[in-house]
Amino acid sequence: MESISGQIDGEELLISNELHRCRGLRKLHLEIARLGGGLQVLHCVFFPDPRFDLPIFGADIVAGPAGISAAIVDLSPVGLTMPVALLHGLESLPIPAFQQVRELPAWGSIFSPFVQFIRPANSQEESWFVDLADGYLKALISSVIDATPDASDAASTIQRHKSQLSYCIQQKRNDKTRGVLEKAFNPQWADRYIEEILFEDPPPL
Ligand code: BLA
Repeated sequence: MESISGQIDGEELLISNELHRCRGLRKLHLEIARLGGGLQVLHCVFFPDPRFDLPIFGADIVAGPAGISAAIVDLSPVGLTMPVALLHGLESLPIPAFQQVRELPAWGSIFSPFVQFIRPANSQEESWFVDLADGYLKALISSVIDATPDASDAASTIQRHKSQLSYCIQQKRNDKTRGVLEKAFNPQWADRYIEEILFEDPPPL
């Protein structure tokens, strides 16, 4: 799955994947998809090890020939609350005055109050978005460094595992991602890719 190619209406779809892990994060997934000269997607999700009190980092940028239509970044909580140090880090970040803030779809209830979902109006807003995503990542990195794990059978770990599972279930309701993959490959392939690579259930504790 490191490099995949398919066809959509005679155009080539290319997907590149990178998967990493580190102490505190069970899966860091970076993906780039490119469809002919048209659609380009950057997809990035960092799933925490449920023993750590860390949120899920998610970022997606979707661009068509007319430019970027969707840019979203969030640190989505999977604990009962956002870790306090992280909360302070996020609150200190100025939110740029994006002109076009987009409405979240119904499945977007998984995102935090810090979610930014926009259509950047110009290159200045594009660079504001990149800076904001960088700020969220820096806040996450210091939390990863400071975090200490709870036991695998701790109530907090079990709760975070369950909440990570519901994040994956909700993301799988995004018909737009599924639609692109179904057209480029086929419904069975799309289903397998979504279930096994993008949003597979977190492994049992
Ligand atoms: C929307 N995602 C989209 C769109 C496409 C994709 C084509 C519609 C663009 C638009 O509304 O302007 C396609 N996204 C993909 C594909 C992949 C992908 C093919 O990641 C990769 C395989 N999606 C995520 C993650 C988030 C996310 C991690 O995968 C958020 C952290 C969000 N994508 C997201 C949202 C929308 C979207 C909120 C808008 C959905 C809507 O308006 O209904």
